Amino acid sequence: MFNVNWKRLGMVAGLSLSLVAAGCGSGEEESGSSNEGNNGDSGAPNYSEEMDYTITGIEAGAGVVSSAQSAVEEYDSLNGWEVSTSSSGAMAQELTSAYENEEPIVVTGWTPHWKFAKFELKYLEDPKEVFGGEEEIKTMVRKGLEEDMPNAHKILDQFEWETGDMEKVMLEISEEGSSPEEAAKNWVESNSDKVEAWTKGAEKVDGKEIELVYVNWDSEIASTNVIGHVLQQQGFDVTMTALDNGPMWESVASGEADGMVAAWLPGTHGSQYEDHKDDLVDLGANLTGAKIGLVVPKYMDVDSIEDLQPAE
Ligand code: PBE
Repeated sequence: MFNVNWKRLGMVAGLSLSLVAAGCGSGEEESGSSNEGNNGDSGAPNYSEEMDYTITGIEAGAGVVSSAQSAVEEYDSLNGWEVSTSSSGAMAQELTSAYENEEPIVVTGWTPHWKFAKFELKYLEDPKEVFGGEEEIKTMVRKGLEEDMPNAHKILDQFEWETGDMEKVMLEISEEGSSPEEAAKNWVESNSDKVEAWTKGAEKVDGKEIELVYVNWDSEIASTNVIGHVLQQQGFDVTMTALDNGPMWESVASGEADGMVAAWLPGTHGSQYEDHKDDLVDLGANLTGAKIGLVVPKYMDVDSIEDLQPAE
């Protein structure tokens, strides 16, 4: 223990001699030296220990979770850290309760998401660019959809909206407790100009079955329900099936499902896209300006992933 502390103390750049001397002379190695050593000259409290060196993740198959795992490999500041996995809902609950108690927490986060409207949050800087830059959310459909269902294909191809649109739907669900169907219906009713542009040139059909797949991420619950509602209004018999990320990609590539509006590229789902791109039809972006990263409450005095501290 004592040795480890000294080793780390030696590694902290810019640590002043007086700090070391103070730690030495006080005879309080337990309470004094390790924290002071961790603080270096940034002055930041040692949140990392309080968080048990854990990043609060979401579903194991999510791209942001694998990026967080890569960050643990890449950043010395995350040595000995773990990424917990559960679900987006569980992450949101943990964030909510940490926030209410002003406790430190690091979550795998993404934009668009309602949490930025509800809480004061910030992305940690990622100087190694492990989480990539700006992302697009793209629409992918199965091969043959255009021939089999030209009207659905046209609508999916024309579907595009903005961050603020998606956030409205997400916020109605998270803040007002509306069901995803209800929130989607309300958004569609008050945005007829956009919906008209998506359905332009598409003829109505009579109960043709179509299956959209998605993952239970708040952003994808919103988008899938909105486009699902529009397809329903056009006369389609729409099934929306929630899967894990990998199976979502596989089901469209194999032709089992007809399409999805949940492809985060180029980074987040880059490996899924590489695996399946020859078996999919890429209909382009339905939303631009998306982002993933590590997110913390603003009350935490850390700005960069590099401000976190490795486990002993
Ligand atoms: N997300 C939301 C997904 C894509 C959409 C950022 C949680 C992911 O990480 O795979």
